[in-house]
Amino acid sequence: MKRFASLAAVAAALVLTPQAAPAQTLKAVKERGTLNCGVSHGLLGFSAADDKGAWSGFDVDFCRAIAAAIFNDAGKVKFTPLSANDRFDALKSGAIDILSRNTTWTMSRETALGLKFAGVTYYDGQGFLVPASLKAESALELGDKTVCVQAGTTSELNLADYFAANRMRYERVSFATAEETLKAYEAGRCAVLTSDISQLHAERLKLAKPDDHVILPDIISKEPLGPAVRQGDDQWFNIVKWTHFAMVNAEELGVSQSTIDQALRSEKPDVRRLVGGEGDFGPQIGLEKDWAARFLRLVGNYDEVFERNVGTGSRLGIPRGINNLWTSGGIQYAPPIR
Ligand SMILES: N[C@@H](CCC(=O)N[C@@H](CS)C(=O)NCC(=O)O)C(=O)O
Repeated sequence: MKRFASLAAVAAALVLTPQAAPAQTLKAVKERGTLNCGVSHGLLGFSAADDKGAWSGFDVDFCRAIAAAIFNDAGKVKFTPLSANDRFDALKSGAIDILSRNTTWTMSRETALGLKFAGVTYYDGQGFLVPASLKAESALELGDKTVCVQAGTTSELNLADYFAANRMRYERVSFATAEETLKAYEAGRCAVLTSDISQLHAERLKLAKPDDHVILPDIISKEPLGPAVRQGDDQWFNIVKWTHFAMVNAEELGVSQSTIDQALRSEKPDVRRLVGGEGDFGPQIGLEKDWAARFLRLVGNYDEVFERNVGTGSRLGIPRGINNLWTSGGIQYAPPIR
């Protein structure tokens, strides 16, 4: 009986004691001295390298922010370009610490692949790019057309769903990279190019005559894009998740690259918690107290990163739309740091 009771106590302890997942990623990143960040091969505004190999973009800045939080240096990132097909294996194998590559959060990418999405940095949807000469006003006019799409993407699956649901026929031509997909479209191998709408904006600019092509108004899917990490390391997951939330909260509180010095002197409790003047929020995720102040100074808040890379003042010229803060009619909403 006694033996049974002690066994029961052990069993109860096993159930009640939270099993902390090993915090190996931050340790590895610190020892290596660089963050390994998986990006695209080249998608203007999101992740693209210039002639000198310098990377820029919305997804690039997100990795820079994590590096800034860890090292107080936004340059300590190694970018690895990945195709849509290769991106998840690169993350699973440990070749990268974070995937920041216009990637849609879906159930199977978490449950079947063992990954975790840390948040939605960009709410997108799938659309269609067509030559203006087609004079199409709606995607419902695309029946019997040939459609170019990138392999290994949600775009392929949504395309099939949309045409089936609307009882339309189409011919699909898939390619491994964005470059090949665009080339095929430009060469007339397909009448339509489909992908996430943000990406259509980027690809359109690469065409010889961008004004000869239009993005149709239809949005055929939900594409919540965000950074993904491996399952099994809660500390790392929290670092990535709260970096995004801190960038959004900073915008809401008016803390930006240009106001960070004032913010560090602020007496407002929520600003003090954000920049590290109050509480131990950084140490709770294995970082310093000023973890968020570091990237707000070196990279910027959500609005600054959005506007610099994809916003109306950038080459892409995308309005904030649903990516506005909840206080401005959008759905970007971050839980509080407290
Ligand atoms: N968000 C979708 C699509 C992602 C995707 O790979 N889109 C292409 C469309 S342009 C792309 O980014 N290609 C860039 C590349 O091949 O480097 C997904 O997660 O499956």
